[in-house]
Amino acid sequence: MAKKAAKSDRKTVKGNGGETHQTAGGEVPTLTTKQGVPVADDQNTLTVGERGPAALEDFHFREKLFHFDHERIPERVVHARGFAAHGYFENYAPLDKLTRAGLFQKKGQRTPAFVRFSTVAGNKGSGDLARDVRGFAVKLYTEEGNWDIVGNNIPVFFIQDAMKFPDLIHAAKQEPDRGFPQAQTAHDNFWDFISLTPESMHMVMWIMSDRTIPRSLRFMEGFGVHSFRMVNAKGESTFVKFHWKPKQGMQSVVWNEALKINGADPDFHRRDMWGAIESGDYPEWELGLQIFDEKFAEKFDFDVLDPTKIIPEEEVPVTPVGRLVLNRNVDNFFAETEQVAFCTQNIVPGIDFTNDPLLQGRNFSYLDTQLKRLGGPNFTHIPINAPKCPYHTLQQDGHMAMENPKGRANYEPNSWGGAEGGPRENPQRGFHSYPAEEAGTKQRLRPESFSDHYSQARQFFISQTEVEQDHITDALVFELSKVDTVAIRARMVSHLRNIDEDLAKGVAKGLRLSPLPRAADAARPTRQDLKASPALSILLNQPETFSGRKIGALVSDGADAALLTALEKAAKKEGAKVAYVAASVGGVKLSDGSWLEADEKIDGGPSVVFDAVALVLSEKGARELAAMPPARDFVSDALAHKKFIGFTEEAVALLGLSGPDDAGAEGLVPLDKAGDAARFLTLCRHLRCWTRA
Ligand code: HDD
Repeated sequence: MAKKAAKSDRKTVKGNGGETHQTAGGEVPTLTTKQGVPVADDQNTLTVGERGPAALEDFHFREKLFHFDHERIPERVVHARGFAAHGYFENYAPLDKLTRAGLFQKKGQRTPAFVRFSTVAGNKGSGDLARDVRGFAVKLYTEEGNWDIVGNNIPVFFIQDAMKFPDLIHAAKQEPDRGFPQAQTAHDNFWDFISLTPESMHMVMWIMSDRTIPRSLRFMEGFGVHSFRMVNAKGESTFVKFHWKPKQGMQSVVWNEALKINGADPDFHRRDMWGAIESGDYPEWELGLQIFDEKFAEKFDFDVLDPTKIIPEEEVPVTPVGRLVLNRNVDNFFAETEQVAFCTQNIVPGIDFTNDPLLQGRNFSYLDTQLKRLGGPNFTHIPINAPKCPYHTLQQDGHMAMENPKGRANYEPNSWGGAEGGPRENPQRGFHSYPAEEAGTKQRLRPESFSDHYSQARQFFISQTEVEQDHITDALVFELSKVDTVAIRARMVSHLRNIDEDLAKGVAKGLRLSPLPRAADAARPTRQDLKASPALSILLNQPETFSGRKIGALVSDGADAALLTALEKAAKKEGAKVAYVAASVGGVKLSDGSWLEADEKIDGGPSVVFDAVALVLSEKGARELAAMPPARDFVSDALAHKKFIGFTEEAVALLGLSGPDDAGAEGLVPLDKAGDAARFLTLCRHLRCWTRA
């Protein structure tokens, strides 16, 4: 016998067009169908009799299911997994000598911005900590239209010509026959393609470095990658490269940590960004320009149109011109983050393209992909994509046209005047392409100036600290160990020999590959004279602050209340946060009898999700936790990942060290009294204790 569902006890108390009514929780809007018809019962389908068939006339049921059945749109073919936020760009000083772009004309001028970060290879539901390039796409809603800087957190790219993009992405994503592995490059197809594509070697150094496992989206740089042009009111052009420098400083995790974070919290990056913005700790980046002219381009060792090359900051410094602040989370993930459509072709007067062949190809691909993904040419009507300045276009009609254009003319020229005749072109305000002179034979070839594939790869490698170089070696060994075909492993090592002999030997040793394969044939020999560029290292450019970071404090019953208060105070002063981890999420009873609620139960809050840890335990608490595997992992991982660890004397049992002179004890800070908390926080500014044995 079917049970009768309880009828709603809601009663409509306020007219207001029948829109609101009173419930136990207060006044709420009345649920309606998409047509606006108030719904009386959202629990039960309309049936004939108590146990009879469903009636086809149940329009509410049919509309609900119809909508549900069509809720998904195709995910992005790359960069499917993303996270975005609103903010603004603020200009530091007029840049009128450089560009006529409206957003750069006045000091302090603010332009609304929307920024989407992403991983490249993984599907929408993949883990945040995949070893992968991060997308860094910025939409600036300027007063002269939308300008999209669709960049990455790495300043170079795998390939030089957009013709190879589908091949690159096919090779990187899941293999077509088996549908896995996803969100990782550690498989045969990727390294097969890469090892047959020497131009990717510079990018390989970047993706195998810690850049591809950022601690948070807030702690990474962004780059426009290509050379662009800025054009001033006189029509004069200058080349620029765009850089986003995080005010929070750069920081990455170690690979073993990344693997574990993906299990503990696959949403680690998005949770971090969401939380920082919600708590008012707004992430901020400085926009920097590398500004150079034709003369520099001609004498530079590499082609400025080649997207596999950087211009070292030591040669052309990065000039900060403004700041990007993210201060508002989205209202709705689908409407904004999913539907936002970035297009490299979206530029504004005062900005222009160069002949970088990758950029030229991208200008076709982005507009094209939105048609498929968002379903029609009117995706610009979706609020997140619509310009915030007035716009008047003769492009009307099509699927899902959301606007109601007025006037008689949707063509031009026409003989109707005023509003009837519609908008007209404006040679003064309008966009002009920079009139670069171009001539040549129609042909398919790679310019000779694009042919040095190893010199900058080497420069990147020698610019890293020893710790970072070891991470690159380890990453290559990890990835190539997942490649079944030995010949592919060997082919990669043969490229590494053109980059750095020790790196090649280290990787070969890690793979037990013997004998060392001979060096790959190179179109041009690797230059040994390029100087290290310290700007390329994360560890050489660390922030001297623990601000924006998080301490995981493992606590037990009887934990020292005064010490915890001091820890929290010191963290707050530093701009950091403390999260409490305990055997039960219900919390612990502190030494002064007060109750402390935990943020995480020990298995849900492993130390990998924190930047430093504190063990504030009573003797009994330490003994009990020592019997719990997740508590032991909490400590052993923090030690292995070189985190700073503050600990009360009672916690020594859990640390498993012989004493303070133990080689593994470096970076361990005894927390004997409340005053030690401040010293611990000061030490945490170094982020990791890389010298610990
Ligand atoms: Fe791309 C998305 C960045 C080369 C074709 N790309 C996409 C996104 C970012 C980048 C950040 C996600 C935008 C968002 O959040 O919605 N892509 C880059 C960078 C590149 C690059 C920095 C090299 C410098 N891309 C590139 C090439 C092509 C594409 C050479 C094709 C010829 N990219 C696409 C795309 C995507 C995309 C297929 C997928 C979803 C989308 O555009 O909107 O059109």
